[in-house]
Amino acid sequence: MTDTPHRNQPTADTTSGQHVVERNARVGQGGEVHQTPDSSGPRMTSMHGVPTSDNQNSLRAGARGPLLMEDFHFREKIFHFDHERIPERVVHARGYGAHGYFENYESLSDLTTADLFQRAGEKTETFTRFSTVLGNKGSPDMVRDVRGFATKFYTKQGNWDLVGNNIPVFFIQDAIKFPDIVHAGKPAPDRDFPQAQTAHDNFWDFISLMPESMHMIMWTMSDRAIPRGFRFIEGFGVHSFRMVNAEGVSRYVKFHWRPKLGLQSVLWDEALRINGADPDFHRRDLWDAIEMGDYPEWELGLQVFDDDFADAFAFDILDPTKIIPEEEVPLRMVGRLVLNRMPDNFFNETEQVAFCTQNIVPGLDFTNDPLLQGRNFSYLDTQLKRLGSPNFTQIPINAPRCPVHNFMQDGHMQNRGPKGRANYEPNSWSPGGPRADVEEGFRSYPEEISGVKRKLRPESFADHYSQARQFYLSQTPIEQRHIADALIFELSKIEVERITERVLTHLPIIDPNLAQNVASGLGMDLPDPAIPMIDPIDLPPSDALSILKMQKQSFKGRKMGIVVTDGIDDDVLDALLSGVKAAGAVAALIAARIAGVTTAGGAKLKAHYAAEAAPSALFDAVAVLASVDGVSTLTALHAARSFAADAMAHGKLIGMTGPASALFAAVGVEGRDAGMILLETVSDVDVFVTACAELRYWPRIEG
Ligand code: HDE
Repeated sequence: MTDTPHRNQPTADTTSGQHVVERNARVGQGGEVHQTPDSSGPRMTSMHGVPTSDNQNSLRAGARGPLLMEDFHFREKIFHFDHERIPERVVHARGYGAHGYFENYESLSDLTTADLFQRAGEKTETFTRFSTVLGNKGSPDMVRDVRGFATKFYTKQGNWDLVGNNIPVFFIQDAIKFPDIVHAGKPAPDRDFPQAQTAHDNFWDFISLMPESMHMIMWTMSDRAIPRGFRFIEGFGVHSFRMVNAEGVSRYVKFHWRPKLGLQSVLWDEALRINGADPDFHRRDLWDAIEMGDYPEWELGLQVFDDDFADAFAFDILDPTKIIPEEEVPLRMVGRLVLNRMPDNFFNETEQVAFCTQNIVPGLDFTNDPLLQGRNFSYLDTQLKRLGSPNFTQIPINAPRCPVHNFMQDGHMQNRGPKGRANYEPNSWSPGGPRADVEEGFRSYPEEISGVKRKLRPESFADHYSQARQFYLSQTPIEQRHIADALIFELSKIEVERITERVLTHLPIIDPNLAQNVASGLGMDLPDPAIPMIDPIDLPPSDALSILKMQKQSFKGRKMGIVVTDGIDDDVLDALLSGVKAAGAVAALIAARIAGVTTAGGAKLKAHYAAEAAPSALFDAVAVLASVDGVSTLTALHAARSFAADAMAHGKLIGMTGPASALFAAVGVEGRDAGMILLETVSDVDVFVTACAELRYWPRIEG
């Protein structure tokens, strides 16, 4: 360990020549403390490299006199601080990123010339940023919202940005409406609330007037919008893209990221508690996993189809409010994304990373999806606003890992102007600088286009309800209830009743039971349904749309909260800790006080959390290890009683010692249901840890 400068160490006062010894009593009184002379870090300098003599006191005339303008060190330090903030992203402001790599399972040369997909086993460096959409940069993680899933691939042919979400469809069909949906979802302009949520009049007013959003609304009201962590979400490119092979044959492709840990979401009531107890829950989860070497992985799945399929498909493949069910076009798993390194500096990397949908590489191409086409303008424009210079591509996190040569020059923060005399093309200088490459350069797929120039929406985009119905009917009854509950919650926040009524007019077209349940939950009558432009068709349910049907039976990557008291059995605790570890999960100890407890065998255990700081909602499963003498410290503690009550209410798998039943009795729980497992022997522990793979004991809460 190096000797870091400490405020309490003796220091020399360089301005007065007096020797000032500071101990606790003086800290914070006069600020006359200085860096220790024996600091072993590098020498501090100004931004221009001039060594700094004193970073604690400004230059002044006399010990109690005014500061001097001449103090360039002071002025530079404050000036730089004043300029630390850049505009946050207008959407997706709150995000968290990690470095990693993408590895091919096989060559995709049959589909595309894109260099990164040519060789099995080849790895391409990546940076991925996850985000929420609506909230400001400091908003909590566990809000009901779409999650962004954006990956930059640093390929040998330049950067490819796959800028997706954890939901495969979008609210609107044309990019021109994006400012409206975002304005409607963000805080209202007069009062500047509510923050980071859609439960308010403006959002539902807009939605109720925008039937094309109904499919997306089913997704955002489902548990997809409150994921357990970034490690447990899918990612979708949303639009149909193109892959073009060496023969010039183009096929359509939709991109899917599938998490190796499986899908998992929290309950709404847990989300509310998590946001209070740990607003950084998703960040911390990703940070902890990567720092401990448990690298999250996703598989890249492609849905590949051709014009014949597109022509025969019931919906327009250019419509971003539609999916292509996996039952119709199965996923071809072509590689894996591994996130294995956190940024060294959040601002430099996660904040300054600039994703642009128009960043594609030869062998890939866009389609005429009107949302994608609009995005291709927006992302470049927004990066200039955020990062302040057209040279943002030179920031290391954005810089391609392959050579960059062109005649672009100058602009703020330029580091890379062309060398020599030639800065235009054509020129006759030799060397005349970079030249376009007809063979390997990016060429757009030569699609034939014709038509009348008009502002319009194609009729093939007019069915707004069929896939909303398909999504709803593909869910398990538990998930269907959660969609209804979410709608009841959100609509109950609306102040103007005609907006609520207008939302309700859409629901019967999706599903009459859903509509009735929501209306009953609000205590309202169902109004006459809206009249759709096109009557919905019944589509077969798709299992891939349900989280619970897609969930993996595994406790790997999860977290168990273990409440402990003095006097607990060492063997049971040890078995539980090693059982959790063997399952690939982590355990956290929670005690009445952070100092921890002493076991029956005399071992001193420090707690990771004091009970007040650790509601059971933070954990995937819980255990209460209380001794006969120790349990009263828990029953007397409100936080411990809430822990037990919430663990019951949220359907947690619960492991418990016999005496721990007093804690549950204190919250009205007598006896044990099948999700509560007695931990008396080491083999009981095995049964419990195995049961935790279920992730929740649903019969307790869903009947
Ligand atoms: Fe974005 N979106 N978006 N979006 N989007 C931005 O770019 C935009 C859309 C998505 O982690 C902005 O750098 C328009 C769909 C992600 O840095 C901005 C439209 C999907 C991120 C922008 C859409 C996304 C953004 C704001 C409608 C899923 C965060 C800051 C046509 C496929 C990337 C920025 C990151 C960010 C525009 C719709 C995903 C303003 C105009 C659909 C994951 O350019």
